[in-house]
Amino acid sequence: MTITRTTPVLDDDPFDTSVLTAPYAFHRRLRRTGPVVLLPRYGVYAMGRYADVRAALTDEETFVSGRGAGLTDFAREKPWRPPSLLLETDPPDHTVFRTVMNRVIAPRTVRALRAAFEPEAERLAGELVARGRFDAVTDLAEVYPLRVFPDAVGLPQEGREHLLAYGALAFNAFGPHNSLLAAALATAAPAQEWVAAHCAREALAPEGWGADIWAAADRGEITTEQAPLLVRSLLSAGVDTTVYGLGNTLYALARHPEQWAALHADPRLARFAFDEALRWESPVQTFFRTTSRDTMVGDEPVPGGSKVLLFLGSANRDSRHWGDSAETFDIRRSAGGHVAFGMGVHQCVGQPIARLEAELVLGALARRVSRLELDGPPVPKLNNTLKGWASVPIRVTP
Ligand code: OVP
Repeated sequence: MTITRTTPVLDDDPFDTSVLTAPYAFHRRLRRTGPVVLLPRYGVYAMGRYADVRAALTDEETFVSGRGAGLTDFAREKPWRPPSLLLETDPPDHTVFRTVMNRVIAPRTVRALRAAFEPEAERLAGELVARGRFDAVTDLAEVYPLRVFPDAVGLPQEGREHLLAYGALAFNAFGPHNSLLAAALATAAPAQEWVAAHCAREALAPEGWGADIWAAADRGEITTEQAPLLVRSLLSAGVDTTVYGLGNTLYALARHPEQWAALHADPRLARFAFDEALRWESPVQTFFRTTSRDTMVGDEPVPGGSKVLLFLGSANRDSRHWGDSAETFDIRRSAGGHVAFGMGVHQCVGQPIARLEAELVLGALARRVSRLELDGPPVPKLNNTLKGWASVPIRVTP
């Protein structure tokens, strides 16, 4: 007798508004159902357990990125833009581009920017605390990154707000062709033009990360056709990610006043609070990989050429890894090992920038504010890949 086992199936649409705004019940079901499940709605596999997500992220030979980090399989369908040289390539090509970017955004280079990034964090925190009530997203999380990051790239003041619409499009485009992507595509043409124009050497200041990428082309490390695409990665992934990360961190702290009290008592916990918030409510919820060959996930076979949806935000709340308190926000836990920045060869190259921005903003607020509370209902922001908030009204006590 032959016993045929079949991979478990979930009929949910993880890109439906209800799951995007409240994904955690779906995550629990995903993790409980098995190490890998089928989502017939999209003809893809999905993983939500920490060990399996992490194993896939660190096996870049089996779970490749060159066929796209979104639902679109580049082997079958035309990508919405020329693929990213960083996100959507595999070694050995990826290694060349990643090595250039590792040098451009080396932790030491980023640390040197503290003096440039700090005054704006202090100024903004001082102004908002004086107001007493403000919106953690529209007055802070969307404001601070746009003041400091484009300067460090070497972009002009004029037009930098296009980076928000462009990021929203780039992250929606990892998902299906639903109404979110359609809406982003319908409005993003000016942002797409602005971004394309500002990847050129002439559009970038003589000093900054943009110029540093072009200098790598002058040295022959990359070609002059590749340089603008690497600049485009900075402009795609450098703003919305930190906007959502800061917004989610302030949301988490506003929902947990005792955690804010701990941060106020010791503002050096700012970096830990940021990591814990990224774990507890991960801005980048999902990425796809494509299997390069037949493989096994636990006891389940996954055929080569399959799209696999990795739930980073679910792995970061898996009690198999984090224990019974997995879903508790606690800035004193060690959130190290979370996969909110990915893991493996593609792990976020911009991490030191995100961490610097978060440390400066949270530190500046933590030193000034003894109590921080929600001042109205937060409003979710919808995106096929990013989880976060359009508005988080808060009230602060100096
Ligand atoms: C979070 C990311 C996201 C979107 C775009 C790119 C990278 C890129 O390289 O263009 S990583």
